[in-house]
Amino acid sequence: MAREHTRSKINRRNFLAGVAVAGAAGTATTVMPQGAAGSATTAPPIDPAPAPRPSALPPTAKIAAAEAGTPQEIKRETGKPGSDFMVDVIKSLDIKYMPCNPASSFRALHESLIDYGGNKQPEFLTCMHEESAVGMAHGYFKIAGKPLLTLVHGTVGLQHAAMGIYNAWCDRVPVIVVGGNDMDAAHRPPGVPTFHSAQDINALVRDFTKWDDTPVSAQHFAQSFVRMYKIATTPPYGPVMMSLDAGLQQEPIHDIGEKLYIPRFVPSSPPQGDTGAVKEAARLLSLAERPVIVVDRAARTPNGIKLLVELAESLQAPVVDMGGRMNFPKTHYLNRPPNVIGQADVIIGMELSDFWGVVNGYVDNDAHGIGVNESKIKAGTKLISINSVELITKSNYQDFQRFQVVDVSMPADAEATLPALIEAVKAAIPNDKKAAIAQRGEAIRKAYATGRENVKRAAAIAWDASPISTARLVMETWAQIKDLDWSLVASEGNVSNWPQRLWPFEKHHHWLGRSGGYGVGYGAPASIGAALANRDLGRFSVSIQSDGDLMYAPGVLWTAARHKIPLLAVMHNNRGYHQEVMHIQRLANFRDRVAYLGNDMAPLGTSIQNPDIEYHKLAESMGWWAKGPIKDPADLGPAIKEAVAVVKSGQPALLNVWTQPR
Ligand SMILES: Cc1ncc(C[n+]2csc(CCOP(=O)(O)OP(=O)(O)O)c2C)c(N)n1
Ligand SMILES: [Mg+2]
Repeated sequence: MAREHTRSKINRRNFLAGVAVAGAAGTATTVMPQGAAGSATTAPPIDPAPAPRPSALPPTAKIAAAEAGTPQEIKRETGKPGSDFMVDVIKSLDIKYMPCNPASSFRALHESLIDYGGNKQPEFLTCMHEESAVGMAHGYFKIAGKPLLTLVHGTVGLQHAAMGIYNAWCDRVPVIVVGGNDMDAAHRPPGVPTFHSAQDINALVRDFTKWDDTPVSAQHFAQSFVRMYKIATTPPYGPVMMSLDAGLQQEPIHDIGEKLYIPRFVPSSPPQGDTGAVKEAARLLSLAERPVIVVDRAARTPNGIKLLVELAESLQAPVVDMGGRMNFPKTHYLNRPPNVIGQADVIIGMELSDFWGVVNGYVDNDAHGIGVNESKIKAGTKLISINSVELITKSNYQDFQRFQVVDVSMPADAEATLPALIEAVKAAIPNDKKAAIAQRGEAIRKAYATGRENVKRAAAIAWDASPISTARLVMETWAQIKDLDWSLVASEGNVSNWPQRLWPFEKHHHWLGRSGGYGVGYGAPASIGAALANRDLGRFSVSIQSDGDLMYAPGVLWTAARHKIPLLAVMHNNRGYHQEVMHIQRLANFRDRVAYLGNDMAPLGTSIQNPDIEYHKLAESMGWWAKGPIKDPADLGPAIKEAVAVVKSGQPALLNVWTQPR
C-alpha cells in the first residue's frame, strides 16, 4: 500500500477523497446567505480552496484488514463433505439436468456436483432466473416423463421460482426444488447470507407443492430426497420442495457409528378407480344414447392416447379434448368440439381441471357486474368423473375450481383406470344396442368431415393481411415442419387455437398442453426445456412464442444458446398484452366509456410498442440465429424455411413476426 502511494497519486482512496473534496468545494460555491437573491456569481467571495487533502475518515480496523490484510486461512475440512454424499444420493435417481441460477446458500452442493460428481447426472444448465429454471424443468418433463432438479437460493431465489412452481402444481408436473438455507443463526455469516435465510423457506410454496421437508442430518437428506422424488413422480404428479441447510451441505460427515445408506427408489403405482365405481360408470356409458367423453390431462403417456381411442371406439362416443395434454388424435373422426356436450345424456370427464366449466357457461358482463351462470347440459344428464387431483386437494389456492356435483366420482388416475373401464364397457354393451352404436359413429364421422371444411374456410380469411393473420402464421409454420418428427412445445399468447384446429396432432409429443396455472412467462422457458428433451430424442421442436410471455425472463434465450438447445421459436408478436387489451376494452364499453390509449393503439398499459422491441436483435445478442420484423406475409414462408435449416444444424432460431392480435 505504502509503496503504491509513492508510485501513483491516484490510488482508490485518493481518488475517492478527491471526489469528496471537489464535491464539497462545488457545494461551497453555490451556498448563499439566507434570503440572498441572484446567482452564484453574486455570492460573497470565498477563500481560495486549500490544497486537497484526504477528507475520508481513516479506515476502520475491519476495512483496513479487508483491504490490506492477507485473508485468514480457512480451516481445511477433512473427511467426506456432506454435499458429496448428497451427490451420491442425487445420482442414484438418474436426473439428467439441473437448470439452475447459482447462489452461495448451496455453494457446497454446487461445488460437489461439478467437482465430485463430474457435472453429469445432473448436468448444470446455467439459468438467469429461477422462474426460467423451473419452467425448463416443467417443459422437460412433459417430453421426457422424468423430472429435473433445480437448486434455488433459499429466500430470494425461491421467491423468483414461486410462479413457475405454481404453474407446475396446476399442470400436475413434478419438479424437484431444493432451496439452500443457512439455518444456524449462531454460525452463519452475518449480512447478506442472513437476509437470505429463513426459519422455514418451504412455507412460501407449501400451498402448491405435494410435499416438503427440512432434513437435519445426511441420512435424513437421503431419505427425504428419495421420498420427495417418489412423491413427485406418483400420479397425480406435482412439484416438491426441500430446504437444505448450508451447514449440513458444507460439514464433513460425522461418524456417529451408523453407516450411511441410500434408500432404493421403487416407483409407486398410480391409483386406480374402485371396481364398483368402474362398473357403474361402464353401465351408464354403455346404455347411454349420447355419451360424451371429455378429457384434459387424461393421457399421461403415449399409451393413454391408445386407451382413449379404444374406449371412444367401443362406445362410438365423441371425445372433447380440453387440451391439457395431447389426449386424442385430432385426425380421428370421434374428435369433436365442445358443443357436443349440450346433446349428451352421459358425460365422463377424465382429469378435468374444471368440470364445472365444462358443463356450465359463465359470462362476465351482466348488468350487475357479477356475471351470469348458465348450464350447458340437459337436465338429468349423468356425470362421471375420474380425477386423481382430488387426492391432493389443498385449501388456499383455488385450482380446484367451482364445486361440481357428479353422479359417479372416482378420485383415481384416469390412464390407470382406463383398461378396467374399457373391459367393463365392452362387457356391459347389450347385443341389441350394437347396431345403434355403429350408426352413432357414422353420424359423427359426417359431422367431423363438415367441421374440417368449415375450419379451413375460416383459416383462409385475411390470408394476405399485414400484420400477418394468426392462421397464416400457424399454417406457414406447419408447411415447413410437416415432414419432420415435430413437436409443438408451446403455443403462447392466443393464436385462436389454429394448431389445435388444423395441425394433425396424433402423437403424445405433438402437443404438451399449456402452463397449468396461466402464469404468463411459462412459454419461453418451458419450450426450451421441452426442446432439450426433444434434442436428446432427435426430434424437431417448434414453439409459437408471444411477445408478452417472452419478456418476463428473456435471459432463458441465452441458456438455450449456451447449452446448444435447438428450437424454432416463431413469434406471435402482436405488440401487446392482447388478453388484457380485450379486458379493458370490454369493461370500458360496459361502463359506457372509451378506454384511454395514451399514444398507443391499445388501452394505456396494455400495449408493448413505442418503442417496438426488436426481438430478433434481442435473440441474436444471446447467440440465436434470428430474423425480423417480418410484416409481409409473402416473406414468412421463406424465412421459416431458412430458420428450420438452422435449427436442424443444432442452433436455436427465432423469427420476429408481426401478427394480428388474435
Ligand atoms: C404472471 C402473470 N402476469 C400477468 C398475467 C395477466 N395476463 C394474462 S394474459 C396476459 C397477456 C400476455 O401477453 P402475450 O403473451 O403477448 O399474449 P397475447 O395476449 O398478447 O396474445 C397477461 C399480462 C398473467 N396471467 N400472469
Ligand atoms: Mg402479445
